[in-house]
Amino acid sequence: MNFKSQLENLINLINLNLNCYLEKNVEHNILKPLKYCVNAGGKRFRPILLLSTIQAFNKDMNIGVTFASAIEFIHTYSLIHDDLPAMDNDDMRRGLPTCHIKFDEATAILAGDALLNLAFEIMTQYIKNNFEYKYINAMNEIAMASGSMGMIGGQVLDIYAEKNPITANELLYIHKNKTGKIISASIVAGAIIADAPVEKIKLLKKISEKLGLAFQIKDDILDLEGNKELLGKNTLSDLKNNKTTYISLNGLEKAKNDYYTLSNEVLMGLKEIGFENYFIYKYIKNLIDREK
Ligand code: GRG
Repeated sequence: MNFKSQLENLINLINLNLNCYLEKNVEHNILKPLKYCVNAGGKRFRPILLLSTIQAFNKDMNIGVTFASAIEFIHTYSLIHDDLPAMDNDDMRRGLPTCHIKFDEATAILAGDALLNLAFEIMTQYIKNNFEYKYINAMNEIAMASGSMGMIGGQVLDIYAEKNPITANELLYIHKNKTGKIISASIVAGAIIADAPVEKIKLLKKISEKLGLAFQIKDDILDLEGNKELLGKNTLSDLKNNKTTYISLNGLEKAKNDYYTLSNEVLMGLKEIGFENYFIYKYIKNLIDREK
């Protein structure tokens, strides 16, 4: 099967499961905004990483589908809350009006809360029915990455940075936590679920941290140079908000160079681990030149 069909199959599997969980586990009075946000057309980057890591260890991807769905629910909640007037105050996301614009602010807050909760509902339900200690470890990895020592902690400093100057180290902390940890947790949770050897999990953690930083630098580059229609959101928001970014601190040229260096280190690391002939390697290689 070629790369394009493999990617399509993977995205279909993820979408099918996300929607199944929404239909089965969500109260009807909040279902509409949840379906709207979850199906707005995201890349499914994080669940793809989790599932394709399992595949690269030659295990059946289906054992990780619940955890992959949970990560996408957490990611979607974070975007809904990030777009709120109290945070980034964005009116467009993935080419569509953001949740609080389409519905209202209270609905957007509750939709985000419901998605975060749903992530843990489905993971704990899965563990109840398929008990193995590794699943607790995988859930813990996801919980730590999205909590105050991960994504939320990064977001707290990011909000502070909107009104206050920050150092290069603080910016790195924001990137590592706000964006990087969930990306890293997607790969590490996949490896844990696939019973990967501890040494390989450690190596994957290092590689995925680089991937998370590279992803964020690219996000900054796209905000400056990207196509608004392709991205489905407003560009130049960092400049308008006078925000400290990797580019404002280091310049565009260095940001691009660092991005390519990090991306190559990620690919070399994946080769070292023996993933070169697997889907995940091709997927990440393709992602390097992403335009959205
Ligand atoms: C509100 C607790 C809380 C956290 C918000 C993730 C986040 C933290 C904010 C999003 C802001 C942002 C633009 C971050 C840069 C990297 C990033 C997460 C981009 C969006 O992820 P993609 O590109 O989005 O995977 P799609 O739409 O493809 O799912």
